[in-house]
Amino acid sequence: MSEIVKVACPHDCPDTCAMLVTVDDGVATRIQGDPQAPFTEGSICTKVSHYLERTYAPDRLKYPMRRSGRKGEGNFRRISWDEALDEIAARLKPLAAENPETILPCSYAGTMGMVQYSSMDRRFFYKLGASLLDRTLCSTAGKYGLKATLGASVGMDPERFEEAKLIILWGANPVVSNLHLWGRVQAAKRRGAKVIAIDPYRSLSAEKCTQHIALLPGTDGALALGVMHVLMREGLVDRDYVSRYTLGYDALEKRVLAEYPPERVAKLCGLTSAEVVQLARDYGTIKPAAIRLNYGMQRHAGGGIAARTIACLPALVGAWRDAAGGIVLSTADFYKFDHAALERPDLLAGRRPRTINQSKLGDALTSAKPPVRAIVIYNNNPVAVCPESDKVIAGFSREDLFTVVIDHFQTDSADYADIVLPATTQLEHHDVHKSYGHLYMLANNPAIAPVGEALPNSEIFRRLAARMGFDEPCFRDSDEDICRTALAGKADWEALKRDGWQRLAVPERFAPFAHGGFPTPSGKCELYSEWLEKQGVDPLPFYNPPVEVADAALAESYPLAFISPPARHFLNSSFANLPRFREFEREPHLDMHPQDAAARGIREGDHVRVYNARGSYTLRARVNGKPRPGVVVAPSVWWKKYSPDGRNANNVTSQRTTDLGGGATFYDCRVEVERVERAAA
Ligand SMILES: Nc1nc2c(c(=O)[nH]1)N[C@H]1C(S)=C(S)[C@@H](COP(=O)(O)OP(=O)(O)OC[C@H]3O[C@@H](n4cnc5c(=O)[nH]c(N)nc54)[C@H](O)[C@@H]3O)O[C@H]1N2
Ligand SMILES: Nc1nc2c(c(=O)[nH]1)N[C@H]1C(S)=C(S)[C@@H](COP(=O)(O)OP(=O)(O)OC[C@H]3O[C@@H](n4cnc5c(=O)[nH]c(N)nc54)[C@H](O)[C@@H]3O)O[C@H]1N2
Ligand SMILES: [Mo]
Repeated sequence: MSEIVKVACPHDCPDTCAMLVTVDDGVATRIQGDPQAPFTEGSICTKVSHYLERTYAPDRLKYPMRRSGRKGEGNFRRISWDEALDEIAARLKPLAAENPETILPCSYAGTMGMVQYSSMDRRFFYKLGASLLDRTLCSTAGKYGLKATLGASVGMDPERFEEAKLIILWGANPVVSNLHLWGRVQAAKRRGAKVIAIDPYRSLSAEKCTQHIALLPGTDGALALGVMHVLMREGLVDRDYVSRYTLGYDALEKRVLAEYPPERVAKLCGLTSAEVVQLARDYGTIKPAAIRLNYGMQRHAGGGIAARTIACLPALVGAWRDAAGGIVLSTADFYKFDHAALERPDLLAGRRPRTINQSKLGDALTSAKPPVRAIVIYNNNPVAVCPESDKVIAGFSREDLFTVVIDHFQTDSADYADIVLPATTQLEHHDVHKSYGHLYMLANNPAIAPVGEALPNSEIFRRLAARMGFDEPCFRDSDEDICRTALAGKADWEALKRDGWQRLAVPERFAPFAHGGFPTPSGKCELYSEWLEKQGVDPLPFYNPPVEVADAALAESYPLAFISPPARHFLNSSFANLPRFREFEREPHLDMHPQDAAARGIREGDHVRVYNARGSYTLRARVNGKPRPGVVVAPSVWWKKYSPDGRNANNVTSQRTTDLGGGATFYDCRVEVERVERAAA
């Protein structure tokens, strides 16, 4: 029997594709983009077009296991689910009785479905009173930056990029990380749009743009202020839009005209004044103008204020007037799903556990008081993806830390587990999705029976809750109950399951702020933010420099800025274990400018060591001039166990966090590079 099942791509990617899976006699045989779905339009990326290989991979975790060797070695023996769950409950109970803050959930976005990402698990840890986890690995700086200026994670409809006449890809590489936006950018370009990439690296997207502005990493806020200066000086500000729909223009103008002339900004950014002036003139005169801001630019110490500053630009030129104008970093807050009902923070019942910042996991596991004594990892591979790995690994190596890992594969993190549990993939469970890069809700129907003894995250926490004696009815909600709860009446779950996707209740040509109506306290675009002022932050945009990249003294020892952005054929560290994708990416490599390579006697193909005071790792040099001089770039995130010396980019990144939102600063990192072995001739 053959049937077609409607599923949603679960990965942490703005595109959140609607897909069709063909199932023959219980076996998934084909996966494709849903040709009816407007954003997906029938195409999916190379990674997910091989999702069946991931689901049926020979090394999929199929049974619960208990560690039999030393932590980190990766030796495990099969046990039953009952043994595994009984042991976990037996370990958690005394900790919970003594001080539940010694227990920590450790999850991120391995799947973004509301059920498997944040429902039964959150309820479980709230009821327990465990330490709270601040999930800051990716987007919190930008999220808070946007909140200050626009009021929430909202922006223009990505579907409208096709009609823009000017497109700015600002710290964004859509060829790699936002494929379905890229198609629209190309369509616009074919119709004569000018497309500008702002990126220290000639990425796969930057090389196909009309113009590439290769600024110094972490200086985007300064560039935006320089653009504002020129707009103001040359009369390119939309005075009507500004007076109706913004707050604080006069104060902003005063500051920007006094402090951010293009000459000064050009120096800060490592550009020419002509580049700054031309960017401003383009932005002030070409309409509609669409900015795709992406998270790459906010992984710096000043990333939050930089995102806030850039988010002021569309209001200044009135770009919001048009559905194809404005800016978009994330569309997530248009959904208004019922997160409180999903996660049930009320189960804390008045307790206020401490919060641990995930970007400082290494410090937390090695020095928090009271210590973390038990950690449950799911949807996350912290040994590979968290900064300053030496500390993270020191933490996970502690014999007195009880570690549970729930995953599809024996990840770098799973090697440190006491108990490993097999999770279902997206083909094996229900879920409901929002997107942060379009405006559709999606349903995920299970296509096949679970592989091996795998269980959904939700079911694992349901069973654990029962063992812990949690008897609130919410611990008995089924996955489909949770889907209905998430939707909060925005869509009918039965209809969504049948159709696969449904657009939010917004117009076809959605221009969210054409007439103001920003979700800020004032209802205006807040050039001046009282919300920031109350937190002791400058209420007006300003240049907040990166910490390491701008540190001249540090540059003496570590002259190169190090960026480790997403590799095309990995999804963070997902897919990086599968041979096909490792072959696509070939090997861990470092893109270098010929000038920086020559100064170190490094040639194409040499093995090099990247190092700083935090650590080091080795990989192969590619001397290709893609990064600007002084910058080196290592597409990531490789698994450590598949890397030449068992380490990866996060052995050198720092646990410092951003100005707003406590976000990770992966790209605010200085290193030196040395040759360790000459390439074979
Ligand atoms: N194929 C693939 N797709 C992915 C991912 C993946 O790993 N692989 N990851 C997903 C996730 S979780 C996320 S958050 C998004 C990530 O999406 P982004 O963070 O936007 O990642 P990229 O698209 O690589 O864009 C990052 C670009 O920012 C540049 N950059 C670095 N520092 C700066 C800076 O200071 N200023 C400016 N202007 N540019 C800078 C980098 O050189 C890089 O080209 O992608 C998602 N999609
Ligand atoms: N150096 C450097 N480090 C980075 C980044 C970078 O650009 N450079 N990017 C950062 C960013 S943007 C992000 S978002 C984070 C991402 O960090 P993570 O969210 O940890 O992403 P992944 O590395 O893909 O690991 C997700 C894990 O979840 C598992 N998983 C998937 N689905 C399920 C499920 O249903 N149940 C369970 N239990 N497990 C599941 C996958 O198999 C995988 O092992 O990494 C950050 N780290
Ligand atoms: Mo991310």
